[in-house]
Amino acid sequence: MSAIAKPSIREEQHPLIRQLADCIESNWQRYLALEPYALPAELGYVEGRLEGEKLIIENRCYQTPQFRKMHLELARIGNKLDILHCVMFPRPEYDLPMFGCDLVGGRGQISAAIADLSPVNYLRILPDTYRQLLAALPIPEFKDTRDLPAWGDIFSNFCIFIRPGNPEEESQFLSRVDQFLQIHCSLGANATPVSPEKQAEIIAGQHYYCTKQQQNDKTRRVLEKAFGSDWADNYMSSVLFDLPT
Ligand code: BLA
Repeated sequence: MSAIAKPSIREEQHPLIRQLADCIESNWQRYLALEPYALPAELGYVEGRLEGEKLIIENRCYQTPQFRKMHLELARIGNKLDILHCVMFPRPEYDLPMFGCDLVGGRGQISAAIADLSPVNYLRILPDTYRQLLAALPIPEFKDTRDLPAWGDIFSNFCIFIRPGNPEEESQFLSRVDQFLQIHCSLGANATPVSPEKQAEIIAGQHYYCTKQQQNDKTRRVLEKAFGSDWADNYMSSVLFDLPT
């Protein structure tokens, strides 16, 4: 039996979102021993309203020995806006970067596709093994690369942030994220714990990452409009980017 439940709102979403959701889950299942992760009560599946359109949020969340929380969220606003959000939070005992990915689209077009393995050490550089494996990947070429916002200093040199222009670019993005996940899940599954001093550094780095992600006004605005600002604050700080303890 698969650990991952079906069906899902992805069947109605943009094909790149559906393919990426499937890709994420198949890498998780292939490399990692998944256990359920309980999100705060009532936040697994949520419905609200934004400008008369129904907003549906579907969350799936797991944990493993090396990852405290692996969160895949799919959201849909009427047939206006489709969103995929995914973050893998390593346990601070392991020197692993944060995998993060966001796809935002509407009316048949993805406007933002972003994926990264983001470093969390003081120098904000990826561990050597990651840098070597990532540097050896084929270099994708996208016509429309987008500029990161001011809070985006958390991302690595390998971050991609694009507006895919055609199906070939969509599939290049998909295979790049697949490569990130293969590297990350296989290295993650074999990671061994670090010293307590190093753990303190990693906790601080994960804090910094979450604090910056919480500054994304574009995410906040969508959630605020549908559910109000208290709900949006709580959701961003307890579900999307909760701080490690
Ligand atoms: C951008 N995120 C956006 C945008 C929207 C959302 C509407 C603007 C799209 C555009 O400019 O074309 C909305 N994203 C959401 C909502 C959720 C979501 C509502 O995930 C959840 C319910 N965001 C992440 C993660 C990353 C991320 C994990 O959640 C990266 C690893 C990045 N999203 C990200 C960035 C932008 C963005 C960098 C562009 C922000 C900007 O240009 O100001």
